[in-house]
Order: sequence, then C-alpha cells, then structure tokens
Amino acid sequence: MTARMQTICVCTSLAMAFATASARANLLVDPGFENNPTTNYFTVLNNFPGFQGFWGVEAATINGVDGPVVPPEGVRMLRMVSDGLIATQAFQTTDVTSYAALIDSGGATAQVSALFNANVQAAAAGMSIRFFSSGSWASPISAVFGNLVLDSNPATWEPVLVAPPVPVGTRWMVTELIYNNASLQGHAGYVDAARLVIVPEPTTLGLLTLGGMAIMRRRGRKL
Ligand SMILES: [Ca+2]
Ligand SMILES: [Ca+2]
Repeated sequence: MTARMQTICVCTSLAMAFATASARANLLVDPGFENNPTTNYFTVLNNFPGFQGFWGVEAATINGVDGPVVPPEGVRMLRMVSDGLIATQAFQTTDVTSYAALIDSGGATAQVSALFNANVQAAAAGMSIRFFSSGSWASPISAVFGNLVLDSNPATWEPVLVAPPVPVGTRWMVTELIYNNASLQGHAGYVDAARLVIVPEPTTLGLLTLGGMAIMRRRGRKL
C-alpha cells in the first residue's frame, strides 16, 4: 500500500468513526446553551429525576457574544463567574438506565467533553463525570475529573475531554463544568458545545474516535 493510499485509508476510517460517533446520541439536553434557562445547582442535585436536562449553576448566565468572546456553536454560551468560594460549577443529571445492559456488562465508556474559553491569562477550567447507582446524590459510585489551563486568547476555544469506563451498576450520571474562581481574576469563564456519549468499549472505533479528538485538540491549539 502506498503512503498516499495509507493516508486515504486512515482518513476514511477516521471519517467513518466520526460519522458513527456523531450519530450516537448526545445525552445532554441543551448542550450548547441555546434553548433552556439555567436553574440553581442545589435544585438539580437534590432532584435528579425532576430536573433532568436542566443546567444547574452556582453563578452563571446564558449569554450571546460577550466582548471578544464569540460562541463557537450557535449564538449563545454559558458565562460562568466566581461564586466567592473555591470553584464555580454547573451540573446536569442524566438517566442512563436504558444503557443498563451495556453498562453492567462492563463494556461501556463515557465520552464527556466541552469547549472552554476565557479572556484572561491561565484560567483553570475543568469538567467531571460522576456516576451514581440511583437518581440521587446520595448514591455515588465514583467521579472522574479532567482539567486544562487555558490560553489567554479569547478567540480560541479549547476542549476538555474525559473518557472513563462506566462503572457497573451506574444508572445516573452527573456532568459537571468547572472554573477555579481565583484563576478567573474577576473575569468570566465561558463554556459551549458540551457532550456526553456512551460508547461500547474497548473497540477500534472508540480508539479511532479518541485519536481524532486528540487531533482536533492539537489543531484547536494552533488557532
Ligand atoms: Ca452555543
Ligand atoms: Ca482561549
């Protein structure tokens, strides 16, 4: 196989992987902060079933263009500010009972990602995925965190991605968006294009998809 053929083959595989991945349902409601109002985080975390699909926030609003920061998808984004404590957070709960067979086989991976941006030097952004055995904050199984120190360019959006295996017995998940308050230095931190997808694991397809995301991440940093 020539180098060109190999390149075409890899690109085709990646394209197929992305096409398949994009066909998988994003389990988050209003992942781009375009349609629904936010509510209080306390309300969401105290009633998973009743407030599934709401973004529950500590100190945040849904905004359009804000100075030099432009939403990367759609016309709105989440604008998070300090809540005066350590970190400002936003949460959404998701019922994954329909994935129970796959999850309890030990063969599920959660792919969780979002784009972050701030008009300040070295803002500390992060996200987590938390696993629960029932629709209650009182039934935690585990949590996995990812974080990234952002560049100072308000024109660039940088992804945070975590892709842990889904623990057996998981029935609910909580997706969390985070900024360290002190790192914002009185400015806002922005989020858009959040994503939560459950995929079979481990598969070649999954590895290709993650490889593709890594490529996108590197390209994003060059902007
Ligand atoms: Ca958006
Ligand atoms: Ca940036």
